[in-house]
Amino acid sequence: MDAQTTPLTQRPQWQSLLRHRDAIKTTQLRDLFAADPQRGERLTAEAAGLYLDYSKQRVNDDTLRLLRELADACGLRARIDAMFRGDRINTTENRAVLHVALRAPAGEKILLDGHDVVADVQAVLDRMASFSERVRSGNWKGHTGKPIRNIVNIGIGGSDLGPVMAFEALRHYSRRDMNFRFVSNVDATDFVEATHDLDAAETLFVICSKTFTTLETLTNAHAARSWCLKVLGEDETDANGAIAKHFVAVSTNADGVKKFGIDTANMFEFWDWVGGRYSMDSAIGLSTMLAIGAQNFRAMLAGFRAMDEHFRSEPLERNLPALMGLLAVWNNNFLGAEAVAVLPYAQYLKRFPAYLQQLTMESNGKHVMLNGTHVDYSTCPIFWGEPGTNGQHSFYQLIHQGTRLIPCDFIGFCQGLNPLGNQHDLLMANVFAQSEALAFGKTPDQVRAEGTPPALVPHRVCEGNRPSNTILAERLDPQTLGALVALYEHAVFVQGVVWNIDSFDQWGVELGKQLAKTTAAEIASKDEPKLAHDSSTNALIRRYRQLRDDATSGKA
Ligand code: G6Q
Repeated sequence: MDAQTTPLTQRPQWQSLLRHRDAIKTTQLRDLFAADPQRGERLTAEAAGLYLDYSKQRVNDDTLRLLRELADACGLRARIDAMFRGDRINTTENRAVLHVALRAPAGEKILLDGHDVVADVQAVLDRMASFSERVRSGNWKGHTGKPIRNIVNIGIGGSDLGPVMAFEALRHYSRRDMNFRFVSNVDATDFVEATHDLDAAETLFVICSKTFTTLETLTNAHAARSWCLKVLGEDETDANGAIAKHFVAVSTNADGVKKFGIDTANMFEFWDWVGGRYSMDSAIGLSTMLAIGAQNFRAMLAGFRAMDEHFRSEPLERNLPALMGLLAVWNNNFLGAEAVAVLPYAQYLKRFPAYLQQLTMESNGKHVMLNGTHVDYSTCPIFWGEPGTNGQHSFYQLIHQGTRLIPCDFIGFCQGLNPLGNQHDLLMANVFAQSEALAFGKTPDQVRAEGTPPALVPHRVCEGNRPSNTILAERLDPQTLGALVALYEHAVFVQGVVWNIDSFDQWGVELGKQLAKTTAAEIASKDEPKLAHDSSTNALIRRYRQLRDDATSGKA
């Protein structure tokens, strides 16, 4: 067996890491810091405006070297090159993975089957910019001649989480005289609540769907169409005019868009080489551009690009995504951490953990390798989080004193965007206090020295040795957000390379979508449907139909 075909856990580099883990098992972060007074400055790296402090990870120089050797053995460099070159690295869907082309500057060429995709990207960006300008300036008029004041993005998964996260993250830079709403759930409540106070004559719907076949999105788009036409005219001439003024689409499926009734002149294109969860910087970001303007959107792309360049060219020792990806492998596969907490200390990043959940878990929540054989190691950990300081008063208890190891990513900014007294200093004091408390804890001696009654000492002890990264940036602006998202995108890629999985497909999501179609038909059926599920599913469907029908017929 050569290096490329040797199973991951049998590679010498993996075996060395296992032996190394056993050798340093009892070493505490306290010991590591005591042995090296420079550690807090040494184990850091900086790029694209982001400063990463990984000194509070349970690693020493040998760990880092061994992790780099593992990355080399897994062919990380070659895989990075393959992605940037446009190779079809999403093998199960036979697709290139070229989100990096979305932020390549005009003039650069990335050829896919001999065709320059950067030119296509730039052409769409220019169309988005001129459309956004027309809407933002009031020159794009609704059907009754009123300017647009409300933007409603309809999409789900990758066509929602990125746009809503980016809007919230960059709200400070957004048009305050316009409303931005996001509808994703097929639960009608989402649509009804998002539109209840809006005037259809001033509302523009952005229907985002890569495939334009997604049940939730098409259902909500049809609801939007009816809602709009109720106010703006039901006859065909009026309907055509109203749809043209109040609906635009973002999709790869021009036929689907046409079939829905949106003129393809009002469609913004993207391509099958952009994965849904990697699409917030494509035309899927149209709502973001409408909110913050084309210039800010371009600044965000520049941030993405700066991190791309860094990832592509920087040696692994100083490469932020490589370091974060490899440290995640270390925590997951060698220290047994089954979850990661993402803790942005910025209220504007309140949707960032939800966004990252999809990016990380849909990408790397896989049970087979590229060749289809089962992995014999764990892949993606569970990601969750909340903006600080809120999480501190809730689940941080488990992180400090629970029985599980939960590595944390703290994200903070040196300048607050809304200066109010010393509140930003207080916010950041909590970042530093939390990571310090997690790493160094409080020993029984320290607890006793505070005069704690002996029976309470064990309860008050915090063992420490709980690892974290801290990511610091100057301030949350479009450029920084781009760099931050690209950092995580590439860190996810690094983990996928080590685990030898396809980080760009999502077959697990497909099964539920298929089953829902059959079940929806059974639930809708006028006659008693013939159910052929398991006994639990059959009984649940019957009970639902019964209680629903009783309620509608007034029997309940
Ligand atoms: C993302 C996934 C998935 C997708 C949604 C919406 O990587 O593929 O979350 O974005 O299912 O799909 P459409 O954009 O095709 O409606």
